[in-house]
Amino acid sequence: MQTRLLTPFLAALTLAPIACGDDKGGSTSSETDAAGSTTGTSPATTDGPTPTTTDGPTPSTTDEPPPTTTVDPDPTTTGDGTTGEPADCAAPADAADEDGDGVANMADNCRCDANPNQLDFDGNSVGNVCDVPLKFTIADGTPPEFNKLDTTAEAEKTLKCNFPVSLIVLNGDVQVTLDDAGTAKIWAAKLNFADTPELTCDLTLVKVKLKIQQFFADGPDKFVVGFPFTLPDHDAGSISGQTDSPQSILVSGIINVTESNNEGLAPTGENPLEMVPGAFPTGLASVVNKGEQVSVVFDDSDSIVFMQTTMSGINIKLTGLKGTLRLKM
Ligand SMILES: [Ca+2]
Ligand SMILES: [Ca+2]
Ligand SMILES: [Ca+2]
Repeated sequence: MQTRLLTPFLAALTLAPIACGDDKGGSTSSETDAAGSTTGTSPATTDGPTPTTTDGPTPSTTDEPPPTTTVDPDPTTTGDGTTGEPADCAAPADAADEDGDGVANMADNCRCDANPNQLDFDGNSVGNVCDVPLKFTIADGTPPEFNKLDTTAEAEKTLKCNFPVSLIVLNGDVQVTLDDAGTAKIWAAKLNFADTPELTCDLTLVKVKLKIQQFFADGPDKFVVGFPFTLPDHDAGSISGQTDSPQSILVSGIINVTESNNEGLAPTGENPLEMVPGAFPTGLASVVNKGEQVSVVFDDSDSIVFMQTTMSGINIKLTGLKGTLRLKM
């Protein structure tokens, strides 16, 4: 649902056809400059998806200067020009209710999608469901106290040994959307982790050296976490909640395993992971400062990120995931 709407939103960002100028007080203003006459029903500008001032410059001046209109009236520009309306939304700012959500077009901050609560997290006068998703990027060189997820690598054949492993998130694109009913969603297309240092473990008969390289977490589709938020928190600009069920991911990369004391037992070298199924555990997600920052805190010692048996017959697991993924715009 949210993902389905993403593309239209992006398209709308470029086209910027209509602004949901709304602003509640403007009850009269939009009506007046709409060339008055038949206020209700059947917008005179049938095909004109451009209710903007086609050529008639400021028809508003004809009668009288609109009383209280602060800045809003012109739908063409809402602040930064991001209307948020889907590109195919041509509903004029009239008294009709295009999306049937009980809010007239002229006051609806998202005219073509039902959003009866009119929630607007970032306060840009565009309803959440019409907002362009908030985009976050993890840049190279991000301080490691964030974007570092600690796990345990288990290598097991006849004996088991554990390696502490820190997965540093190098980069990845993450997006956040909020709906009109109290649910936020965070989704990512791919996360790229830094290589790990070489880990060494003695299993009595063999010495295992393990290094995780070129490690990616991907999703069967995009991996999405959703979490509920309360309306008071929403209006205060900071929301948080427990993410929903563990998120399926696909892990790819290379686990470089060397068994130094028994080369006959197994070949050494690279053991590629080819899209191994895995999962991220649930976490505590927060979007604060009206969307300027997002974080996801993982703390689940029982989680299994992925399991794989290498060519040499060693079972490798990444278990437990702790740490904070903090992202900024
Ligand atoms: Ca409406
Ligand atoms: Ca609406
Ligand atoms: Ca908004």
